[in-house]
Amino acid sequence: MPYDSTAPATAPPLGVGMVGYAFMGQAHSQGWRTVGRVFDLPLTPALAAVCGRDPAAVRAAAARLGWAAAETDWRALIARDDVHLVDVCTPGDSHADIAIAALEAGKHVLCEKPLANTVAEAEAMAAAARAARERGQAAMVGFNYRRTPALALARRMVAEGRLGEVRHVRVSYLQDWLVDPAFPLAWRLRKETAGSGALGDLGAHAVDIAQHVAGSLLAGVSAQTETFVKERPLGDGAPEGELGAVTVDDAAVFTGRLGCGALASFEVTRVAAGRKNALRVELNGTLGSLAFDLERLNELEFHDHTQAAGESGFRRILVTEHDHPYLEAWWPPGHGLGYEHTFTHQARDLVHAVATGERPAPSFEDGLQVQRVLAAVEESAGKNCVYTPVENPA
Ligand code: SOE
Repeated sequence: MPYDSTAPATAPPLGVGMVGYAFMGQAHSQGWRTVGRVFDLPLTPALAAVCGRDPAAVRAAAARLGWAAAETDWRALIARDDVHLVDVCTPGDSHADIAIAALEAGKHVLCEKPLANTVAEAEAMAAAARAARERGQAAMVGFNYRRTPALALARRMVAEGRLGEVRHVRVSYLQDWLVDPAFPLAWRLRKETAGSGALGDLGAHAVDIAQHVAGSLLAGVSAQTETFVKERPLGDGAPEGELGAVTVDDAAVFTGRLGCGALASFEVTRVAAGRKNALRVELNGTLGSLAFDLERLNELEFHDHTQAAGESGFRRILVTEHDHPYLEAWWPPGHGLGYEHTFTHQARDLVHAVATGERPAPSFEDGLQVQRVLAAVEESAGKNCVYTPVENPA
């Protein structure tokens, strides 16, 4: 069904309450606002309330982003009768407290990535999600890039065997917003709030997308990390020129082995000058290869190695057809999508899981598994690249 912005949504409401309204909160708000008007859904998300600590700022955010009410205490948000699903868009240090409290209060939960700051927190969250699932509640972690149509198509092609046996998975996720040493010591640069640096912020996406597209989990890693800028201005009203220690990594490189036998390599950094949001994924198999770049997200490159050598080579698939993943409801072919649509698709998949009672993917268990990989990377880097096995679900 093509997108009809005038069609009224008729399905019963699913009240959403969101905690946090910065970058991720804005992206999630966009998803919640749009999803019921684009896709045919069994429930209609209603933007019930948003929560933040500053009363004036959260009221302004509610008005700007389309939320019906504002709260200043996340416990009050969870307790609201019109909130059936709690969307956690705060820094990682509060994910566990909010998500577990929401699940225990009988609410469905969507939690931004990485699931938590530590494996112990992620284990507690996965346990709460398991108990909640028995009561029919859904808990999903927000690895939104799975919902990029081209990456969803890549996964489908790998699962269909179009690449044959996958031998290499190569992921880099490069940004440059920390090149400038004058960039202040924001929460993403402090271990106590963010857990880790580029590793948790970008590496969590990289690991999830590699495993998701390949359909196989990392069995272990060998890693190096680096913090190039060791001190940064404190900012936030501190005396000018006062510096504080950066307690997370700027960059991480690691290699690993997937259960399917493929070798995987990863490079994640926030100091790659000129690279803004370059998530690049390539897989090479016995029958062909696939390549993707988030900065050209409507395209997927495919090399079919079964073709005659003289005629083969990478060709560009324009991923805008109605039979490509997620595109049945959007624009006519050739009219591409953007970053924000991944959040609309994420909301669509979660609403279906809530309505059907099926376990959403990626689940909190999946988020915990990624957290274990991140911890293995840190452990291996701490031992200067020793191969560190990952404990995976049986
Ligand atoms: C910041 O580096 C960031 O916003 C990540 O936290 C997001 O998950 C990613 O989608 C874009 O970059």
